[in-house]
Amino acid sequence: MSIYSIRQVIELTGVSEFTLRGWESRYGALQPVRSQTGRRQYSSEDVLKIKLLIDLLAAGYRIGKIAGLDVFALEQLVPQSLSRPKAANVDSSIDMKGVSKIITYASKFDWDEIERIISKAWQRSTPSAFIQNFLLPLISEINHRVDCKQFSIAQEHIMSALIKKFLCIVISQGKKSTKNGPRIVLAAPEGDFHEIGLLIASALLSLRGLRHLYLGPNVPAFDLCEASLKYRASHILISSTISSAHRATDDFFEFVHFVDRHLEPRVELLLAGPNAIAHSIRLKRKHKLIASFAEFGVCF
Ligand code: B12
Repeated sequence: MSIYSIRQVIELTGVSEFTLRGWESRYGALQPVRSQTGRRQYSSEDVLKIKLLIDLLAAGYRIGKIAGLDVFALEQLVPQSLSRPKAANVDSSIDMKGVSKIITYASKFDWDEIERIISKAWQRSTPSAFIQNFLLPLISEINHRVDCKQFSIAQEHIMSALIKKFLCIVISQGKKSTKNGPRIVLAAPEGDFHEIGLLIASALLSLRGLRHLYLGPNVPAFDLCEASLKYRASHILISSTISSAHRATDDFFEFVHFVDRHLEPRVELLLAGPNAIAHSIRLKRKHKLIASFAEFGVCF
């Protein structure tokens, strides 16, 4: 990953040093690491974030509202008319070449080569660009192959395992959690073993240093409530991929209503994943249906 000095950042983005320092100290927009001699060092993700902040301020957003968002969330806010030709000098375009190479090697069962390609994509992009521009398009291609029965069960399982492995690497690179702010519990209902969506959510939260508890897939409603209560959760993210017709133990409605009945009123429910968004659910407590990771990015 590239490292930029404050001078280079000013040159690349046009932001003044005074403004940049203000964004850092007053709003915590960036946390550059320090070199051994105490100089600020910015990543390519920081440079991209500064460019996005400049665009969004020009579009009327207030710095206090957007400073804490990550690159992924900021990109979703940029109006089409303003979006730059994908921020020059920063690795941010969708890597379809890498994705199609992977699909070709998966057809040949060449898993070493696939791991090499994913590692390369990981090394040359920022963590959120890696998710947005590489992993999500890759997942979408795999889904397509599975739906068309062009991938066997073994191919699907190996690809899922590799994606999970790299998501765990992204998570391990996340920021230290902030002390204040939301406390989010992540789970999929009992009988639902699909966890990639949840892991992506966990990675996005980790990259922003947002505190969360990952319970993973296949969690009984009672246990989710107990863990959330003890964790003093402010939000619970339930990701549901399959319905009871496809082997989920509980009906999604029953699961959500059980959780709703047993939680303190202040806890907000976030419902995501293909099965969740296929339902329209009415609850008295605060809740949101989240159709995409872009929407998820602006929840906090
Ligand atoms: C990987 C996979 C598995 C893996 C899961 C591995 C793991 N550890 O997660 C395993 C092998 C366990 C599996 C098992 C089964 N699976 Co499966 N699986 C898939 C596959 C290939 C990918 C699903 C996935 O994780 N995608 C990752 C997410 C992130 O991408 P996405 O689904 O495109 O979702 C988009 C949005 O919905 C949204 N989103 C999704 N989740 C979330 C979460 C959050 C928080 C947010 C914000 C957004 C979000 O963002 C995504 C990108 O835009 C799909 C194929 C497909 N076409 O979807 C089938 C699929 C989901 N599986 C299916 C089925 C039927 C099964 C089995 C019943 C198969 C069987 N015969 O045993 C079992 C059920 C097991 C169980 N009880 O859960 C069906 C579901 C059909 C249905 N209508 O419910 C699918 C659609 C395949 C198919 N076409 O038949 N599966």
